[in-house]
Amino acid sequence: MIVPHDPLYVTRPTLPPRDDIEDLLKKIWDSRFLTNRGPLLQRFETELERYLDVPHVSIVANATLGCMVALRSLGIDQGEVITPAFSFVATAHAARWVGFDLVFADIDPVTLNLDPKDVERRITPRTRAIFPVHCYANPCDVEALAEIGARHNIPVIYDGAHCFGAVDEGGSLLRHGDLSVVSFHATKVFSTFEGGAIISHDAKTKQLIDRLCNYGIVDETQIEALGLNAKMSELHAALGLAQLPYVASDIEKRAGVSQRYWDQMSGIPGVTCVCPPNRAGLNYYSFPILVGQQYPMSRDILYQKLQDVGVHARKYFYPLLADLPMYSDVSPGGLDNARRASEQVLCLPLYPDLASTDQDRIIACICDPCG
Ligand code: T4K
Repeated sequence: MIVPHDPLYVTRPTLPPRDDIEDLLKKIWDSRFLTNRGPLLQRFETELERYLDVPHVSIVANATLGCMVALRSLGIDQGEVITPAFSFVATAHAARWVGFDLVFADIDPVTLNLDPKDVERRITPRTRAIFPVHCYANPCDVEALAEIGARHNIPVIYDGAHCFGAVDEGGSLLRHGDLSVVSFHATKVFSTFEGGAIISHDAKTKQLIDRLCNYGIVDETQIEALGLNAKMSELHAALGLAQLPYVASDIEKRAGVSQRYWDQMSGIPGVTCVCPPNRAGLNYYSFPILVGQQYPMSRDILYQKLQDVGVHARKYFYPLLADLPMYSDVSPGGLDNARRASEQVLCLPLYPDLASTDQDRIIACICDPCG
């Protein structure tokens, strides 16, 4: 009898022991503060500021709302935002929901992040923000983007959805830009099931962001801005507090899984591993590969072969944002690197407790796809 394998998904959340959350739940039940910047949320913000070593954290219900609030905090809702054509759809949707016209720019073919030279080419008098993504927590060319932003007096707001725990020489990747947004979704390195945060650099901006997340309310009689509801509940904050002590060891386990992929797959003709695991400071959020022309089959056929053996790799990010029907009004020109990445990328299962026998099964299928 053939025993079918359990399906292997692109990710699988890790959870803190249930006991770790009991005390926190008791606090919620005792206080009956369930949301609206309750005591656990405030404690969670302080612990995140310390953990990430960033000046100000505003916790939000998810990173999509976080991106909307971050863009809205600029105080403008018209004009253009330059963003990569290669990202998860939330990046573009957030800017469009706030009311901006999108300008898609091309990416660097190696890092798959926004190409600063192409950004500069696309700046017009209507450009209001540069909105890059640290794709798979690979750092953008932050210096070039900061320099372009400063020279043209245009803010840089990072979609750092993937970046929890990722650092460069100077500290957290999330410290870059005028603002950065990170996701705590179930599929991320650090999760509150749904959640996220906006990182800001001064108390006044944090206050504005916190108010925008709460309908723009200042106090019982004053509403100063067109806010929305982007608040995180106490239950989600409790999950975050319980999860935080485990994230560093989760990242270490992810590093081991990444290294194993790298050791066994980096020499396969036609396969490019996008995030070599040997650079310090990675969070090993994802293991994307590019399936190039030297590989014996296309990315889509490999994707199907993996599906057939229960391996649910994902094409993050396909389709190209510029090809989506709601963006048919945005110029799709000059996006060759983004288009190629979108046609070649495949993210392999990566999570802290991915068993080595399961990983071997994935690697075997990629090393010998016709076998
Ligand atoms: N910016 C960027 C660059 C992003 O990548 C994202 C989100 C955002 C902004 C917005 O962040 P949030 O607003 O979500 O905070 C998933 C996630 O839903 C999304 O958060 C993430 N990026 C994106 C890359 O992936 P889907 O539609 O592909 O997820 P789904 O449900 O197909 O899940 C993928 C696999 O994960 C499943 O096959 C099984 C596993 N899984 C998933 C969930 C939800 C679990 O094992 N448990 C779970 O609870 O979007």
